[in-house]
Amino acid sequence: MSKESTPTDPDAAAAAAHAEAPSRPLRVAAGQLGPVNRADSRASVVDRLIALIDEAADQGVDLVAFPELALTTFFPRWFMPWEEAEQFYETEMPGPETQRLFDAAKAHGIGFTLGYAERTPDGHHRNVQIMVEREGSIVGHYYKVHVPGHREYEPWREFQHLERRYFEQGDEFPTWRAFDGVVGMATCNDRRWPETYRCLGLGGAELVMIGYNTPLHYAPDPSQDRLAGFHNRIVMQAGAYQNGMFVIGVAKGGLEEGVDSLAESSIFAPSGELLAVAETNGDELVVADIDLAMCANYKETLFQFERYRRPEVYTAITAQKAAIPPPPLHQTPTDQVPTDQKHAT
Ligand code: CDT
Repeated sequence: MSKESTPTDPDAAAAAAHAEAPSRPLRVAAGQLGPVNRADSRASVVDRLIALIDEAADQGVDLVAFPELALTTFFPRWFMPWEEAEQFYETEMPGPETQRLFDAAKAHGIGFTLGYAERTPDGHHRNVQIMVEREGSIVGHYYKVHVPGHREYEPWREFQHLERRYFEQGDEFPTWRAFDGVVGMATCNDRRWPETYRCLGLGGAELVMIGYNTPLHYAPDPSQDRLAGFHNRIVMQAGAYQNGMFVIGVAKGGLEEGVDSLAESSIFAPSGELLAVAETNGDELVVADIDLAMCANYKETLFQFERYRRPEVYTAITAQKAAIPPPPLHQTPTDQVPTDQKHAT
């Protein structure tokens, strides 16, 4: 009997299992936003979100992903006293201004994810995303794990990136059963880290929504500026493929308060293929038809975690934070020249 036809062959069993799995189609969308200026009211932003929900309804969309910090301008670009910064945080969700968004989405039977700044009654400040099911219930909250930037005012920068001043960090990558599958979220800088996707993949995620605000200028190393779109695409593409999941990346892009930010909201398949990408830097609905059952093509074959992963070999990933290179090679005569006699590098 050939290997392929052995009934106990795991590859054959996996192939049979996902060939029989019923399809789980969803029409999903990235609800990209253009700039939100400092003076823009919450009401005006909610109007724009509802306009995208209405357009999604016209197109038969089931789920719309909205960006990180969607309700306000990206305020970490400014150093402010706390009394001034507090205006950018939501204290209730839904609150008086956002209830209309929940009502509109529920009326159309559309689910959504939404990023915003949250202040809790006990004084925590976090960069959060929520996921809302089609019938209006909040499925879960995700708190940004990788909070980038700096804490103190840095005068050498053209604009600040003070997320580490304004937000505490989250400490888990939860997944939930919703939208007929297993779903998760991540926020902006999280998308650059492979651990994000792997933790979500280990939670069984089949669909991950990622909101972002990505300035095109990266002050610590401007040579990366021209690569912003390339980096955005490769990280999400690789995360989708290596974990057999769909990924929706959604931007607040365009020129906001003098800072130009990446748009290019995109939807990726478990194959790593790009299914749809934004054409503008403004408010735009980017739509794709997906089938969550397709995740099994990758999760049960090439990336069958249970069969192929080697967690006992990956201990460095959780045991250490910084890289620990091997010790330096033996010193050469040149290395022994006093430092002040060496050529400058
Ligand atoms: N919002 C956010 O996380 N933006 C970062 C900018 C680079 S770090 C200063 C990002 O990873 O896109």
